[in-house]
Amino acid sequence: MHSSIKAKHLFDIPKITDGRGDLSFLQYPTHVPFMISRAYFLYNVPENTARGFHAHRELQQAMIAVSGSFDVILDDGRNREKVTLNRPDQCLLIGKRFWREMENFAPGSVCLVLASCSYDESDYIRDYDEFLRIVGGE
Ligand code: T46
Repeated sequence: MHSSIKAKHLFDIPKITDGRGDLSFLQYPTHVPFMISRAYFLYNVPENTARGFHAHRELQQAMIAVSGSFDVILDDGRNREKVTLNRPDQCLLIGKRFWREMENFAPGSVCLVLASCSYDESDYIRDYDEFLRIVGGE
């Protein structure tokens, strides 16, 4: 497992706490190194169901477990690392050309993703061998 993947990309989101509860926020460029073009969220993921299994050519993303917990496996073509997201005040930045798999969603989990670009299927690398060829050439 590659220790620098986690150290580089996982960080605490600011949290403002008062008697009314907590408020967390992310903004460009202070916390996220890209302008946010799109947000989407994964929820109602059945138990024992995995998602992802792809990389992106250019897309960068910020991922937050706003509720519940799940594991993200990141793979740079040489090393793999599993990151558990289980706090709404923690963010995982995923740069371009990282293979990702998400698994072990606890019931009721919500995965919020902030993305640098609009949805574009041609940006996906869904074949692992093609991914290895692309990152192997860097
Ligand atoms: C990623 C991980 C973390 C859209 O039409 N618009 C969108 O913005 C998105 C994200 C998806 N879709 C469509 C494409 C598929 O027909 O929704 C369907 C499910 O997408 P996918 O199978 O890619 O879902 P995941 O959970 O495997 O991957 C998603 C993101 O697609 C991907 O960028 O990094 O979450």
